[in-house]
Order: sequence, then structure tokens, then C-alpha cells
Amino acid sequence: MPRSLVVAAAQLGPIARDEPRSSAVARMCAMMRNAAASGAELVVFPELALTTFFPRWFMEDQVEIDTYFETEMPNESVQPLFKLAVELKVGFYLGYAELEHEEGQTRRFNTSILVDRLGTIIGKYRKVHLPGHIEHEPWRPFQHLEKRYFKSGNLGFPVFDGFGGRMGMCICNDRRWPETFRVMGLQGVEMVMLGYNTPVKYPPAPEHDHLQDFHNRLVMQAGAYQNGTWVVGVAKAGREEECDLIGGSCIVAPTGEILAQCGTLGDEVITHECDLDRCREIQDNIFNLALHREPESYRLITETKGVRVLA
Ligand code: ING
Repeated sequence: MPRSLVVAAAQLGPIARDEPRSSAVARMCAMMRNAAASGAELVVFPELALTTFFPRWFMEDQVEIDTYFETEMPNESVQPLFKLAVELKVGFYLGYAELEHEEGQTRRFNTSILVDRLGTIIGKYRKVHLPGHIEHEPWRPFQHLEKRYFKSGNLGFPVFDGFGGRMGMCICNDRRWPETFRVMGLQGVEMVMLGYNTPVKYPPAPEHDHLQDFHNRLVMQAGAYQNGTWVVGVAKAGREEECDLIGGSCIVAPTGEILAQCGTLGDEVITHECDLDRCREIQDNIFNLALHREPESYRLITETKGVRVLA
């Protein structure tokens, strides 16, 4: 009997700067209903899914910046989504900006949670790889200030037992770093869920703009294949506040094959019945980590941050 899990990628179109959380939540509820009607047991939403992608603007007023953050989860704004999930017996991944007050400290993270089919938060992840820059760079058509507004995640890359398998999360830029998938691969992950906001334009290298969709698929397919895991990548897509974001939300098999993909840049749901046992085809053979890896030869990976000339 295959360990099948019907998963949905619920891609969001643009969220306007002045769009209230209630509107984004209503859109996600509509997609959750749609996904449940197709038999979905788990729905994956994008990164920072409650508001517009605010790191595209330089802001100095911390009060204004903090209007984009959640100080508790769940909270009144997202309660309708949690309530519907319990009604429909559907779990979900949700990306949001987390403001944490702990031991007299305030810390801000780009966060995702995994909620099970009873509405319980069974996992949390905080984005480790923060792209972009810290200071205002007016030469750019838009900013990318995640390093200014967030701290790098302090939870590592945990893998959780849920939905009958080993479930992992990451967020956007994390998917470009092989370490992300491998650390979860070394915990036996069988499905990695991730949301992203990826602009078409990458101002430091405009000659790569036409490659954004290719690079998006490349890194998720590689991460899936090299660790024998399902990958579900979900975009916030479309022209959001004059900034074009790629779509391409997709469900990738452990073989690296894309088995379902969104075709629009708006709110769109795709589903696929994932057989978690298919991970074994890869994890027991070509990428049997215990059999084939040679960690003694990889020491540089954890000992250095940047390039070090050895000889
Ligand atoms: N966005 C982008 C991402 O990694 C980016 C940043 C875009 C990096 C294009 C490189 C090229 O998909 C986020 N939010 O990380």
C-alpha cells in the first residue's frame, strides 16, 4: 500500500501594498477549498503570503516596517484559514514575517509554519539564506532588503514527522543552496515545501533575467533528485507593485521530474498524489547517503564561509 499524500501548490498572484491581510487570507481560503475539492490533504502557500513583498522598499521607520510582521501565530487575521483547514481536514504550509519578543529581545524572521490536519502547528522554520543587501541602493529599480529587515534563521533546517512522512521546509533563496536540501536529506526528508517571491529582474546581473524560470526549476529539480525527496515550490507571482515576479509553482518528484506546474501568474492551484515511498528509489540507490558520501572530504563546507585557497 503506497504511502500516498495528495499535496496542492496554491500559487498567489500579486498582493497590493494596501491589500489587507483579510483579502490575502480570503484568497488563500478559496484556494484551500479548491484544493480540498481535488482531494488535497496538504496545501503549500508562498513565502510572506499575508502581505506584499515589502523588502522591495527602503523603509527607516520601524513602526511602518513592523506593520508587515505578525507578533503571534495564529492571530485574528489568519484565524479564518486555520478554521477552514480544521473543517476541511487539510494541513498547510504558510510563509509570513515573524516578530518575536523573547527574553526582552525583539527579533524579526522570514518564517514558515507547517500546520497539520487538526490545525496544530507541528513545525516552524526561519529563513537562513537572506539575499539582497542592507543599505538603500538607489541605483536599483527596486530594493531587496531582506538582510535589513530579517535576521538569519536560528532553527537550522529541521525535518518533522507529519502527514505519514518526513516533512521539511525552506524559503525562497534557501532553495538555491545545495546545503539546504542536503541537511534535510541527512534527516531522511521525503517532502520539502517552500514558498518564494522571485523577481524577474535581478539588477546585479540583468544578463540573467531571462534565466529566472530556468534557475527556479533547476535548483528545485536538483534538490529533489540529489536527496531523493519530493519538492513543492510555490510562488507569489505576477506584477506586484510594479515588480514582475516569476510564477512556475511546481511539484517535483524524487527523480527530479516536474509532475505538475502552474501555467498562470495568478491565484492558481495544482495538485498531485505523491507516493512518499518513491523516495526509496533514490535514497536506497544512487543517493544512498550512508553508502556513498565521504564527509572527510567535505570539511571545507562547514569550516569556511567564503572561498579559501588551500594550496
Ligand atoms: N527572492 C529571490 C530568490 O532567491 C533572488 C532573490 C532573485 C536571488 C533572483 C537571485 C536571483 O528567489 C527571495 N525572496 O529570496
